[in-house]
Amino acid sequence: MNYRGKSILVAGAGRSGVAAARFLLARGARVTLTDSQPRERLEPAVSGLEEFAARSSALALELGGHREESFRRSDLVVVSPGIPLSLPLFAASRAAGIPVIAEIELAYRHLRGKILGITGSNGKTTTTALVAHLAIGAGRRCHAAGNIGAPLVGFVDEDTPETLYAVELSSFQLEAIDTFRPAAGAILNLTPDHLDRYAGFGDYVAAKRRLFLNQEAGDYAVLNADDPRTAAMATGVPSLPVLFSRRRTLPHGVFVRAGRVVYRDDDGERDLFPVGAVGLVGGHNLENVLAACVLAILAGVPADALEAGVRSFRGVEHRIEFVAELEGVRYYNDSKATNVDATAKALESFPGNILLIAGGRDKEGDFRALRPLVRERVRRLVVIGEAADKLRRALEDATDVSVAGSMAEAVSVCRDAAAPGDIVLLAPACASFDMFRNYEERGRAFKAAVRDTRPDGGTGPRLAPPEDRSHGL
Ligand code: UMA
Repeated sequence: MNYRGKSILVAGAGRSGVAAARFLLARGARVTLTDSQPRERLEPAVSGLEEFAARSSALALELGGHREESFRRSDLVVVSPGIPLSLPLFAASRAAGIPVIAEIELAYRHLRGKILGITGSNGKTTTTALVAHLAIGAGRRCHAAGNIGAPLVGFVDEDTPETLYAVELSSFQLEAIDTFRPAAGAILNLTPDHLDRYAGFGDYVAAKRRLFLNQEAGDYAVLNADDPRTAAMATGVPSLPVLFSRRRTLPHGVFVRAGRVVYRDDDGERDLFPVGAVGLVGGHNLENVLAACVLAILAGVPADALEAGVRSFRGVEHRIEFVAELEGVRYYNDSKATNVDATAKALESFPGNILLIAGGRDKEGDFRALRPLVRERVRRLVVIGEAADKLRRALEDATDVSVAGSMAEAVSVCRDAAAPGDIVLLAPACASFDMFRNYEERGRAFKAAVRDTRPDGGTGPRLAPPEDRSHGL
């Protein structure tokens, strides 16, 4: 892994690509950073590299398009997760014998600390953040990294053998791993997502399953016993399966019994904490907590430290995030609900009286799957973005539908239609890229619009604790 003088192509100048380029330049590589977008449409982080490229021949920028020759003339290609590996450019690299790897693989090759890999269709970010919170709360050194927004390669310089890494992994990142081997890997659940990029659900599941590709007997596969697709994987993994369940007891794993969360292994049972200690709403969040506890225990976090960590965890921005209570109406931001299943989970988190804002860029999701929940719980649906019409057609026989041209208008329609006790929920079931740079910007736009609806013009949220802590049990 001596990069000095090596020619390395980094494809994509977003967060992953910029971090990978910096990492490689610091180790003496000659880097070409390429992006299909022109400079003015790229992340501001590129500017530092632009200055460097102006004064050093070690870095070349190829922006506004990719040059096939660069893909054929490098020693290594590092690909950003947002770029489909099916592009012919990568076939050209491979045909020339050039390895194509993910930024996550690049980082892994340099880390000595223990990797806890977390994937699944939904709940990854919350689980990743909670694992880090539990570990840090117990006095361990731990970083939350990966798809959560912090490229793993950015942590190599401060790595120690004792450091833990809670790494959120997308199917895109897993597609381009080679030797990446998490000491414990969790698949939280599997439902259709990203079908605009995969030929079918099977391909998407196969990408997720690569989490266990390089595992060995001393490693762990953490699986959701309540999800038939992940539960079935327990028989086919090279590592030791450890399950979690909110519905049944298990011989080895973390489960809920009579309102208590319990860990059981060959040494017996440990009572961890009451379900009521979990402050996050929704049954799916209870599953995330169970998964995080399994990972923390497997990483050596003492079981008796978990209750304090779970109680003090406030959740993650843009995941059923409580925004404000205004005139008896509670507003929640679930901008991270970028697929149909995530929106279903958000709807399941509240018993009813929901005004739902949904829409954006369609990922070939089957919106009709939301019909029963929408009929039961949604008083009004406000549709936005490119998918507005498809959503309206799919759900107009299940509830009243309004169309809004912007986030501010969507919030305003909800405010006018809401009565005290109602919930206004942004849970789009779509990607954000038609109207926003990413889901974070979309969530912030929602929160800003909610703040603007405050009758007193104040800025801070009026906090109210979530009321429904039933966790779907
Ligand atoms: N690009 C090309 N050629 C192409 C297509 C794209 O050059 O053919 C360029 C784009 O113009 C853009 C760059 O590639 O400038 C973007 O790369 P990227 O989409 O991989 O984005 P990054 O900023 O590097 O962020 C990525 C993850 N993004 C995606 O997987 C889409 C981030 O996850 C992650 O936080 C970050 O790496 C750090 O690891 C975001 C995400 O939306 C949150 N993930 C998806 C999800 O959670 O559903 C998978």
